[in-house]
Amino acid sequence: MNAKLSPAPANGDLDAFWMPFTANRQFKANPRLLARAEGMYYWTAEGREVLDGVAGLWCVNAGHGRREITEAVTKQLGTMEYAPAFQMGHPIAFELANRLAKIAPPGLDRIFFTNSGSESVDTALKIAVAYHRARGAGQRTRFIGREKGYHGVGFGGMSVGGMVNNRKIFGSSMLPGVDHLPHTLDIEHNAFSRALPQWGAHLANELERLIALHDASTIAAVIVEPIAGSAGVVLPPIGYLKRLREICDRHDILLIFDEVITGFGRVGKPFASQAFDVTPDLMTTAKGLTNGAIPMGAVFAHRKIYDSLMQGPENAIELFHGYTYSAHPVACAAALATLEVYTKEGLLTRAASLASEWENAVHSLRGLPHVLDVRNYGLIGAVELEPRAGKPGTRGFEVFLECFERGVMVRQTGDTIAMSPPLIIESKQIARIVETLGAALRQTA
Ligand code: PXG
Repeated sequence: MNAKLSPAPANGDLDAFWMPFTANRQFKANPRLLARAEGMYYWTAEGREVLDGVAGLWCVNAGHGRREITEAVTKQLGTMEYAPAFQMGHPIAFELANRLAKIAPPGLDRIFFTNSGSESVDTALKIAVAYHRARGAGQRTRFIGREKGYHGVGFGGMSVGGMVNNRKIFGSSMLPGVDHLPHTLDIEHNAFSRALPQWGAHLANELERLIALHDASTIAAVIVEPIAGSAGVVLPPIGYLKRLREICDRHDILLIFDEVITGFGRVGKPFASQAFDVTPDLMTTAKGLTNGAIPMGAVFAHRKIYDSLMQGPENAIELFHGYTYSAHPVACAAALATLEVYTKEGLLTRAASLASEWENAVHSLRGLPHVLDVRNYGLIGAVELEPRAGKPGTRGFEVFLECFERGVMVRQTGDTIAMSPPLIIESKQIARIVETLGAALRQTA
């Protein structure tokens, strides 16, 4: 590996920050510090330009340094920096909810605000249980997640998630009564599929088996990512999501789509449910909602769910749930400005027009050393590498480092390299990402 790392700042400077999802000791010995961002690029603390191939962490969909968002945030800070949303309201929160309802999948026009994807997931799980209880089915408390799923790091999201490293330490702290569908990654059948794989719709039938085991009357909801991101980009086989929808309908089980990464244009429609023509009952979002500028999440609930909970005396709080920063005015301002940028520039559908160019570009990596599979959809791409014997993840990490040293930021999960560039990307930048990754693959043993 030829990567030449930037010199470390004095050790003591880096000790206090306990970094999330990071190999702290390794990082602090050879840090990679980002100091500035504009458009498609970051600049490191040393002033080196790095092309952003992952939209930060799948969130900066309109590119960095958007003046419109900065101005809206600055203005809101100057007008009213904070206002509570418990038994009080502020106009911008209603305005944002109305805007979101307009682009939502059919019927999902009741919006609950959170501050992150993890909070969105835990909120959706709680709403699902509350909904069934309000309809006299209080015994429906089980959740069905999926292997390789990532639904954030709250206890609820971790329990329905299916990534072993996120779960194994916390085994006895999981929500009880959760079961998991099998994941849909099958390289033997589907290697190098372009867009959705042909093989595997039948994997949705496993839901019938879990229902036969637990009984439908105990199950509140099924939660899946339409496209799993964190586990290394796992696509739904053609027909799979429709079948999940049919089975849920048959058994009165709610279907939750976690669209934290697929939401806001990543797959060529505002939401993946629209791209795949399958409408869930609840949809969790975050990330692209504010272009990553201010933390915010939103749960989109079907109106039937909201209406079912609007019962009892009118002075009663219908759902005992919320966050101090739910509908934070500055986050609302950032989200409104973000939606404005997305709309004006056609970014919620731009990935569809770039999809075939992107697909050809990432599939050109087929045949390079160690490449076992290439997967793509919308502006998402992944290259899966053969792990080194006894050292899983080390090859992926070295390829990630090599790309970074060559001026392109990609994301590594184990031995999978994932890409999800800002939706403003141009052809020459697509080419640069793929050329750089290709060179890194050739360079890495
Ligand atoms: N659901 C999904 C589908 C996600 O992808 C979350 C929930 C949690 O969101 P918060 O905002 O609580 O982090 C996520 C987060 C990666 C990567 O490299 C993906 C995420 C976070 C960090 C890294 O794939 N997704």
